[in-house]
Amino acid sequence: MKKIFITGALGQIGSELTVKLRNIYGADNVIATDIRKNDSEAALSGPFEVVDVTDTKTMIEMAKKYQADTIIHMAALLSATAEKNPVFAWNLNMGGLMNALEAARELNCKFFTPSSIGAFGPTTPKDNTPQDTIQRPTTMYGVNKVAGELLADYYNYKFGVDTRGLRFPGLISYVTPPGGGTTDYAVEIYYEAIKNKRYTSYIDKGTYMDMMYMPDALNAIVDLMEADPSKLKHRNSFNVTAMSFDPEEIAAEIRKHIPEFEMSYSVDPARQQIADSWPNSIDATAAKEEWGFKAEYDLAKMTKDMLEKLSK
Ligand code: VAH
Repeated sequence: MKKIFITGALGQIGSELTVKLRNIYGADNVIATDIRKNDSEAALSGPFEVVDVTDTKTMIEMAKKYQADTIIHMAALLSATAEKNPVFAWNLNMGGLMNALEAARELNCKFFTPSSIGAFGPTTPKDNTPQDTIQRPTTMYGVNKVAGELLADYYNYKFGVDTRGLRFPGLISYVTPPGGGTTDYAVEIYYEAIKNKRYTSYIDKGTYMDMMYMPDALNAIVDLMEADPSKLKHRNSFNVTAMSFDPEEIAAEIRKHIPEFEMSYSVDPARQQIADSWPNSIDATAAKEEWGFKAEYDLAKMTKDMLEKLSK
């Protein structure tokens, strides 16, 4: 990767990925784009362009202007928002992806876009979900992720585009809060623990989902994109995970640092239904074997770091 063009660069993953890539590849070699600018480090620490990923012409012109050799397409609606606006979600998530893939084909770019554990559904084996298995999601977000995986694989075998992807679990970070996700409770709980020493979870106790701390997610993107393509038996997209927990377990871990922390529940049926359709834990063996994936943070190490960083 030498000249990297990122869409959705001011989102939960994009905002930290942009800064990390600029530290590795040089600020001027990472072009951050998003639907609007803000005053974040990602927007101000190097080239930034306003790009609407549903506008094919601008997307391709901008990537050409900077002679991108890599396109990292992060712009998308997450699961809960997509479920509220399914038609808009299809147009943005699939229209944007198609434009990004077309730009990668035309400009002969390497390509990355994330998939998600949301690409699995209620008929998928729930525990230690295999890399290759049934994918019949019951959310618009999941439909977008499965279609996106198939589309990215198609651009690889039909047009030779070097497409790669990761099925991310819920991602936890303290720089840019997520927007409209189902797993966001696992981010909000840390903010609330610091501010109010209590949290009311919209996801019920006993609901296990895969999770990962953002530093591990960012390393996984760089490691996958730098991996030797001849070693890749899969491309779109690899299961990756660091831990699986339910709200009670993350609350117990927080109490080791804030003993008076109180947890209560007010379950949101819409997001609970989404969470119930996803796996309890997924198997990341393919990622470990094909490009050396490893996660450094478990729940204890993540909780300690999140609370320290947010306290500042
Ligand atoms: C969401 N954070 O909740 C995203 C992610 C696995 C969850 O895809 O929609």
